[in-house]
Amino acid sequence: MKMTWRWYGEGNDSITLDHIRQIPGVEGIVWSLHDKVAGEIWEEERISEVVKLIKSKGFNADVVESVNVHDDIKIGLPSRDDYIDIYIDTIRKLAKHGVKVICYNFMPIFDWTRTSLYEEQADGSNALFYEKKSVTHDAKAMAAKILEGAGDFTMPGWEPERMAKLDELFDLYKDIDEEKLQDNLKYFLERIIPICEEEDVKMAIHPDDPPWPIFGLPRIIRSRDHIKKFLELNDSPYNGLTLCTGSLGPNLQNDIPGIVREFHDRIHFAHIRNVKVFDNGDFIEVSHRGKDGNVDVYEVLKAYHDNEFKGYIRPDHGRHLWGEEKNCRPGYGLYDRAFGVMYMFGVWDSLDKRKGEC
Ligand code: CS2
Ligand code: MN
Repeated sequence: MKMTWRWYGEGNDSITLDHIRQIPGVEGIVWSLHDKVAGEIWEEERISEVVKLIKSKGFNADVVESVNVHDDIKIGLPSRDDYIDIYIDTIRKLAKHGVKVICYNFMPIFDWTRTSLYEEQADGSNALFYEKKSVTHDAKAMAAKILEGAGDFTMPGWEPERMAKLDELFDLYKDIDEEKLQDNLKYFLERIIPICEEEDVKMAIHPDDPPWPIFGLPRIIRSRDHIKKFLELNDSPYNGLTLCTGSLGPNLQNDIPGIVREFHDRIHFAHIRNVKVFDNGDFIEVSHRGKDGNVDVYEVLKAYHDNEFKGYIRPDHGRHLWGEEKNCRPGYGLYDRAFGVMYMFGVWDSLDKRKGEC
């Protein structure tokens, strides 16, 4: 596996590339042009500038997370073809600059959803929290809360421009059920995957977070069966997964090590995160240590290791420690994610040793 770290770019992240260089074993930076809203053109000069900067610090820039998909594509509006043309243009430009994997999601309207960004924990840290009962009707209030918590940082998938038009967006999605959303995803894949094959760029869809429908919007990448269906929409190995344990984890029915073992050859990017699920279905993000939550991180890593996983991996969210929430973007502080990297290497290196590989 190749360890990576998500970085939001100069001036848009409290963490610098020089900080990241001091975390053992991180080879690559997962990046994006975070000021771009879905459907906007990515200029080649901008791409080249970021890739150069990342490489100048000794990292690879192989993974982009995310190139967001415009809602018109998800809804299947006539304008979708124009937006897919722009998407293809971005794939080609990224390929030219050496990008190997593009992470994206196909969630209607919202990206990951939490009801509290800084839920206090008994040890004084705080973390992203989801209270099930509050995600039922007032989407606007939730969006406002998330944007407020993000302060001056951009929040991928929560662009203020889009959030300002929530009524309109909900209206456009009113006839979109799981099946239609899946058809629209298939249409999108049919157009982009041949280009990905030509350009050698792997697409890696991110699961829905949380793994159930919210505010009546359908969600189609949230269980083993959904993943299987998704992979069958297009058989190319270029149609693959970002397997995020934190997104699948809140549904305790999801056997994540089993999912890794079954689909490992289509997993291009692994997100590792642990969550603790409460009896009422609420959940909180916890440290990467298996014992702290419901995701058996050891078993997940072992499933990758047993299958000689060569893809990219990163710690996903972390808790906010030692007061860093005053400065960092929600879920993306330095300390807990750095612990996550070391926990993963601890497990991985001992698995290597057992196999006599190090
Ligand atoms: C990420 C997602 O922060 C996160 O949970 O894993 O926001 C992810 O970047 C997107 O869903 C991918 O498009
Ligand atoms: Mn993730």
